[in-house]
Amino acid sequence: MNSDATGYDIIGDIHGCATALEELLDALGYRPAGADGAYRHDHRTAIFVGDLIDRGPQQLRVLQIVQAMVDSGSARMVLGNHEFNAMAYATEWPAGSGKYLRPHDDPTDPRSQKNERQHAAFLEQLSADERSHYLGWFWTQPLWLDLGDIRVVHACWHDDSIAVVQRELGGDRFTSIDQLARVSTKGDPLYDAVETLLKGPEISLVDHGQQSYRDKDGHLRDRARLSWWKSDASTLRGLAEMGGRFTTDDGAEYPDLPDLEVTEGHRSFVYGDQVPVFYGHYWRSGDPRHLHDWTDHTACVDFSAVKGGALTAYRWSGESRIQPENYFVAAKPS
Ligand SMILES: [Mn+2]
Repeated sequence: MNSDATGYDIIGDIHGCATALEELLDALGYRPAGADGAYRHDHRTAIFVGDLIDRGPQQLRVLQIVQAMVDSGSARMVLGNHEFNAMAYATEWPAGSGKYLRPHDDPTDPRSQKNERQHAAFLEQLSADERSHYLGWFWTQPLWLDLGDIRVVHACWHDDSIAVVQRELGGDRFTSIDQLARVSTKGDPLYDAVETLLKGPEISLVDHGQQSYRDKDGHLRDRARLSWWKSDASTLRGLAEMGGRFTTDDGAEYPDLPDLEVTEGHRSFVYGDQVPVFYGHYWRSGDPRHLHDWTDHTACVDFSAVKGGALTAYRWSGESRIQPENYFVAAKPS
C-alpha cells in the first residue's frame, strides 16, 4: 500500500461512533490542527459516504468533527438516507399543519413510532439549537460526488437516477422544501431517483414468478436488494441478494433462485463503467469479500461500525481498479 501518495480516504457509515472515527482518522494520519481544530492530513482528503447520525452514542461529536473537516476543506461528504430522513423529519408539511414529511408524533400514522425510534439518539443527544444547526448544514451537502477518477454515493451509483435529480433539482443538492416534499411522495420521479441513490435498488421476486420470503425479522417481503455492483450478472439468481436466514412463508428454507434473465429495467441498475465507485449503506460484516463487498470498479466501505464491526476506510491513491489491500481499519486499542 502506498499511503504516502496523494489521494482520498473514503470512510464508511459512522452512525454516531465518534471514538471509532477519531481512532480511524488518527491511524490514517489525520491530526487536529489550525484555529478550527479540524482533523487534517498533509496531502490527503477524507470523503464521508453519509449516515453520520442515528443509533450511536456520540452523535454531536461526530457532527462536530465531520463538519469542521468539510468546512476546512480536509474532507468532503455525501448525504446518507439518515441525513435525508433527519431533514424530512424536521420539515413540517404543509406548513402549519402539524404534520411532517417524515411522520412523527402522529398516533394516526403507523409509521410514526418507527420513525421516532430510528431517530431517537439524534433527538436525545442534540439540543434544539444543535439540531437546527446541523440540519441546516445537511442541506448544503450533495447527494453524490463525481471527482473524475472516482465516484462516491451513499447506496447506489445510477446514471439515470442522477440525471433525474439533476434535471429536477437543477444540481446535486436540495434547495427548497418543495423538492424535499416531492422526494417524500411515492409516484414522483424524484422519489424513485433519491431512493435508488440513498437506499439502493430492489428487485421484485414475485414479478419474476418467485414466492415471497420472510426476512430475519419475520417480515414477509416480495422484493430483494439488487446487487447493482455485480457488473457481470444479468439473472435473478445473480442479482437478487438473499440473506442466508431467509425462509418461505411457511418457514422452509428459501430455495435457490433460478438463472432467469431479469428485465431490461432491472439491468439498468448494474454498474458497467470503469470509474471506481465507493459507497456505504449495506451493513457488511467481517473482512471485505470479492463480488460481495468489492469488485474491480466498486467498493463498499460500510462494515457496521455501530453494530460491533470496524469503522472502515478505503485508501485510494489513483488506482483505476479496486485493490482489496487498500481497505483500512484502525488497529483495536489494547
Ligand atoms: Mn444508509
